[in-house]
Amino acid sequence: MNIRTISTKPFTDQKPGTSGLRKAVTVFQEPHYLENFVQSIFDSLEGYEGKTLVLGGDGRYYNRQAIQIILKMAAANGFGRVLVGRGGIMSTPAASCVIRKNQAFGGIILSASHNPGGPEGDFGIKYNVTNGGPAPEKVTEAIYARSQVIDAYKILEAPDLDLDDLGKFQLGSLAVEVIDSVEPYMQLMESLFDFDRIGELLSSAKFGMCMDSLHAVTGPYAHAILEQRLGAPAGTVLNGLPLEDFGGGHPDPNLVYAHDLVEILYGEKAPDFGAASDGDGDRNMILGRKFFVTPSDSLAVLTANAHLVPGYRQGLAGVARSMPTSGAVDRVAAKAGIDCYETPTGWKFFGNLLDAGKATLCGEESFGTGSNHVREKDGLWAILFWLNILAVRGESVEQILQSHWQSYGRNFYSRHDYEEVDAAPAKELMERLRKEAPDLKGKQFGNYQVEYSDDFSYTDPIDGSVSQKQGLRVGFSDGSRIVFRLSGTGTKGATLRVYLESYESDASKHNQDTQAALAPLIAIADEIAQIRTSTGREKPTVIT
Ligand code: VG1
Ligand code: CO
Repeated sequence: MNIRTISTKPFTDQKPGTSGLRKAVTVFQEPHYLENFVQSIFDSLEGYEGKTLVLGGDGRYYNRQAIQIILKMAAANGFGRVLVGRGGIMSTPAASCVIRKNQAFGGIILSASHNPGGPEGDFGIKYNVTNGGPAPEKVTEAIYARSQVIDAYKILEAPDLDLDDLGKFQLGSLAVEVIDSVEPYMQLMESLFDFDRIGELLSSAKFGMCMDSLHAVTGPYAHAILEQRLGAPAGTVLNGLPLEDFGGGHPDPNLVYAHDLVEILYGEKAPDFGAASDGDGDRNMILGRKFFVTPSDSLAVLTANAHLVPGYRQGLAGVARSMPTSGAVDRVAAKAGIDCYETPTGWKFFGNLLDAGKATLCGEESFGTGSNHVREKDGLWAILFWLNILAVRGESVEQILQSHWQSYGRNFYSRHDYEEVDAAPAKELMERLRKEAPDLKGKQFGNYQVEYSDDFSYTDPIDGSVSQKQGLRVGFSDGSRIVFRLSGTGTKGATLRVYLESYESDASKHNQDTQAALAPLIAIADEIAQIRTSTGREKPTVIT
């Protein structure tokens, strides 16, 4: 088998965003596009010769072709072994688990996460480092820099491998093992949660659950763990067959895109518990009967109840949340006397805190929760954590939230997304806000007075690296907050995210409608940022 060196020219747009490089499938299909980026990853790494790489994806359209290309490039570039998921499939948290378990050098995960798939949809690729987590910024910056000067890539001339059955192959000097990632992932879950009690709950006639895998990657994991291992009735997992186009849906577990599940949980004879996960299995949505748990509240509840779960019974070192995530978890941490860290958006910023043993649980408002068991957020992990709490407490999801708010007060929280707006005015809006931010301090908007206003900058407490321009924050004297950010995962135009939060200690006001509770802040956000005028949009595309 020959190693070929192919000449190429740089593509100017290979800058990784919040979570890897995401583009339309048609962009990735351009000659050399994928190969350039993969070679740029390899060229930015040192010392991988003879080592192990983990490879898998969320099964979306182009996954199969990309896996074959990457295997041949890994062979040509001198990796020793690749562990590839059967059929090329591996969820993001399972990939993190496999990297750690096998002490692999790193991993490549093919996913555009919650973005739609299919020939007209999106594709993505990200590199994870030895700790199993997303590459930190210094690595993604090096990859981008390399992609801007790349002039050749190496690939082995070889036939495609059959990856649909477990087995071992040789590709030149590279050993390829097709593995089942469900098994190690399930073992890890079993080491953390009380499977006996969860099993009792799931097989009890008094409890009903519904999990929507949205035709994305968690189907095989959820079938194996919830139905086969824990004894939930067959049919508990809906849409459990991964499809290349996610059945035409948007594999994003929120109230808008997981509407089938929402209808079931808000319908007649609704089950007690509902959950969904996203394209690559790292996000989760938690529902009770006719009840939605915001991801920010979910993180707070998991933190407050961690002592009920075997894997966390010994206590939490600390917690971390992304900056736009609500401060609900901060209140739990303060009461428990543990540290709470605030990081920029994106899981890569939690890696150092987890490695250094400073945080045990982490979460983002964007339906992401996780812990130090891997270095990615983990959808099924969060669902099992909730089931463990429900099994021990014997209360409903709503009762648990109501009593949580009684103890800590309620952080009303919502995110308004303006998707696919024109990029230029969106950028201008952010630049204007950046300029005006310092002058907002002290300004009065109705009953609200601005206490601080800045562009969030983060200094990593472990390695001292600084990440600037991570979102415009406007904080008010009563603790309310508005945050403005542009998405780093969208692929068309720009997506403006407006995050809104207010705190209510009075229990008699905890059951207001969220949008009504936040109405004054929603109006102030438009006044400050001139969203309607700048984007030409009367209202957000998605409210979560
Ligand atoms: C979004 C979320 C962020 C999350 C990221 C990747 O990023 O806001 O919290 O970490 O997606 O999640 P952005 O830049 O579009 O706001 V996933 O499940 O898409 O890998
Ligand atoms: Co995801």
